[in-house]
Amino acid sequence: MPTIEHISAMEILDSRGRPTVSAACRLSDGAEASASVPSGASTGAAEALELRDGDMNRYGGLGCRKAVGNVNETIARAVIGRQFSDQSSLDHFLIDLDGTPNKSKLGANAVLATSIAFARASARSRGVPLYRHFADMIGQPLRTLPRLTINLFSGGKHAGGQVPIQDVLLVPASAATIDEALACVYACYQSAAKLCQRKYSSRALKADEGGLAPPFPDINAMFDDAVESIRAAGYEPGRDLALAVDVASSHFFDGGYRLEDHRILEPSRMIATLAAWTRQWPIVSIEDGLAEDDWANWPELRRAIGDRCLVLGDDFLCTNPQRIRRAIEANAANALLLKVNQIGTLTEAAEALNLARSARWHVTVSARSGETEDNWLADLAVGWAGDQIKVGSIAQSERLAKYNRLLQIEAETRMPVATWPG
Ligand code: 2PG
Ligand code: MG
Repeated sequence: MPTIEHISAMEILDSRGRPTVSAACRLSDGAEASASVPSGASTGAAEALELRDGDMNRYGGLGCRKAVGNVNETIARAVIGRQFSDQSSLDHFLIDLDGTPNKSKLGANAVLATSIAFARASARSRGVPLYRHFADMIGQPLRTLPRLTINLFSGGKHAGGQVPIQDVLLVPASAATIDEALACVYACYQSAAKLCQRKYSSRALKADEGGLAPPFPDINAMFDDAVESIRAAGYEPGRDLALAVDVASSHFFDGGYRLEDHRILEPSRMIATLAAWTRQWPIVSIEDGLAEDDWANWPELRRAIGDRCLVLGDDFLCTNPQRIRRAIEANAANALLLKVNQIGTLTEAAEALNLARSARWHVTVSARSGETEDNWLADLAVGWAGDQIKVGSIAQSERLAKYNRLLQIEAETRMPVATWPG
């Protein structure tokens, strides 16, 4: 195994124009690579800490110079000249070097940039594609390509909050390939853009991840418009294209669920509402249907809709093995949204993945609302055999970098797309 010869970082900007961290790693055999980390807007309280400078005179406090300094100084000093036999040995070394439960000393952005830059350099050193390196990291064969889930409409923290829920996504359920899935979503996105123009006189204004964000009068209109757009594009709702929803309900939880301005719902009414949605519209996945700390009611949500729908935990689980273990014991979900930067290293994210798999949960590998042009997420979703991938819409290059990488991997491997549950 080569040693780490060089590691450094710099501040770059994400798709929202906010600073983030990019790290470069060179091994002693000459293999080198860089990687950058994403950043969320609707973050979970249990996420690892993204270190920001707090200097209000620069990027409103969001600068990443401290995190960059931690890679260039503390991490570089500690790892240069050392040999790490695998990803897990580097990641555990970084976890110990940080020494806090949430990576608040070095910053999860500093740690993850290092972790992924090392993974990519190691793949180059081995002469294998990154997706294969990721598969080998967890000791699994390559099996399938992830099914796409693509943002169509947005509200909540990703748009102007015109509706409380965050995203309505298209699930190209009948498409047999990534190539076919993208063409099908393109047609639907175009018909939705026309619908927005006609109904709301709204030009194609886009949310953080490229979803369309017209001034829907309410949530029902958002779902109805999604179904109408599917039909207008010539597809059958539910058969060709289904819907997934990121309710992101922690962000409108206020002792109860403020789903409408004038009314706060008790958890039982919220669950009944979510169940009604799954009967009225072709919804196959509900993410964060309840708030991140509403542990008492998640099991009831799973009982109510888990037979026909993914009960997907994002802010609820935070890719955190402790939270996932607790949720498995409580039967509180049936699917994990995996975001590596919620936990801060590839190795801990792999632990989260293995736990979810041990409970036979589905796994959706997810990007963040603040992304860069880096495409490692596509390789990760393939290497770790994610059932789904969630990258945002098809209208912005930081998203398309991942879709284009999936197209390349599909052309290279000819693997089938994972089947949708049921
Ligand atoms: C989410 C993500 C991605 P953010 O809530 O699932 O859509 O958003 O990165 O803002 O947390
Ligand atoms: Mg979410």
